[in-house]
Amino acid sequence: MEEKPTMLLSLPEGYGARRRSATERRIQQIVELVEAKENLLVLMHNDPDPDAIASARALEEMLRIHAPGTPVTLGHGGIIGRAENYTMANEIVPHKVRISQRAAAEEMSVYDGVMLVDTQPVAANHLLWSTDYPGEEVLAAIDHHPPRRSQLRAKVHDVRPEVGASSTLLCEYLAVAEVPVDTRLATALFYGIKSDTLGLSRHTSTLDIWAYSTLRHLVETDLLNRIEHVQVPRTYFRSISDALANTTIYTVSMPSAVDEEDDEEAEEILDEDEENGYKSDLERFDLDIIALSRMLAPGSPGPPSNIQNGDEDTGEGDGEPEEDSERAGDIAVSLLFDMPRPDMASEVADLLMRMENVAWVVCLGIYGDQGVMSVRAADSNAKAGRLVRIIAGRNGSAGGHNTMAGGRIHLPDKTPAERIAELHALVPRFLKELGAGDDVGVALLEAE
Ligand SMILES: [Mn+2]
Repeated sequence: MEEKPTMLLSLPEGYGARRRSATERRIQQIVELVEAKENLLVLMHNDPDPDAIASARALEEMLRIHAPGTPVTLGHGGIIGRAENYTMANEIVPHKVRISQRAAAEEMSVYDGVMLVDTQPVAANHLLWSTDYPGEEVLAAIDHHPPRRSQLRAKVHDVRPEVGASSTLLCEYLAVAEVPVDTRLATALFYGIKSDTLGLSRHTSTLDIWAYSTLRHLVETDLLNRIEHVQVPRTYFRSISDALANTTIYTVSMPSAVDEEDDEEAEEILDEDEENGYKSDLERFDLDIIALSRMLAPGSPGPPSNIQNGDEDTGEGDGEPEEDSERAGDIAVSLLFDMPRPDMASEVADLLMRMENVAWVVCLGIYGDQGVMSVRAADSNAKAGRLVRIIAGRNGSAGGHNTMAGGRIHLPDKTPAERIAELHALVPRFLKELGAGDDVGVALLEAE
């Protein structure tokens, strides 16, 4: 077979000797931790996205060169559903393993070391969460999501929220460790950065710009095209059609937001969440689609001025703006009764956000014995994460950012009809929280 060209990535301009030796030390630490193990698992977050997939592959490559004695397995929980992500995973990491949620503790017991990419020990969106794996035993966590308020840290804990993608951090490692990068790996990392930063248009640091432009020369255009413009099966359009047929538009009569007062139970749930580090197994951080929808939405105020600061990415910790800036607008509620995959709800939510004058989108679906919630808000100060946590309550898990959130509600031991009834019952609860409690709504596809 023909050798694919490889290249050593040159370091960013102005990357000083001190910075270089700090990164070298960090890599050395990782290598030593891995060499002391017999079987390593590089774990992505559940339902991995392109950034997680590329990061896992890059870490694997670095360890293949620098710690060749230890076998490395790439793993994840959940499902890679979105067509682009599924195609990328098949192209880039066909050897990954999917570990089932139920058997996670058993299946993971064969590994004597774990490293996390694109997530961190305290986040609830990876399998270690469901196995009670001690977070401080995680060998490394390489991530760019805001650190949660927790002392739970991996042994090598490289979490840099100012950076737009974990792939960028791995690029820095590959450059410093002088690992030759082939065109496939470069394409994967490039797409990881591109999708997480919306082509460098949001939440981008100078390190991202360096990685993006350095990789650009090595990108396999055909491969990138196959991933980005993958065709979808006919059933996809049926699912979309069903979702649109089950979409109702409600109108908020007055500006409202998640009611922050007079709800003691909600406050208790939120307090518990603060302590637990927001139990969210659906938490997705690829906010690019929502940012895009907002920019494309006719009549929308355009991208918020703070988009570069990644307001959504600050999570829901302290320092959230307190002013009531939520605006009145439409609420689109879509019910997806039998989803082919769990991330269908978020894909439909992203689509509906393009609707004129829409302020909120709530997609509720059934996947297996779980109710899946996906919520979007147009206003960058909306509290979508808070909303889904209130609705999920103690019978589920939820979390997210201001404009994008998700959650699950457990519906075991229910008949299909009961699950559908549970889904319907959620709608008035959302409408009440969003200030449209009295509106009967109008079907989206109803003739005007
Ligand atoms: Mn990411």
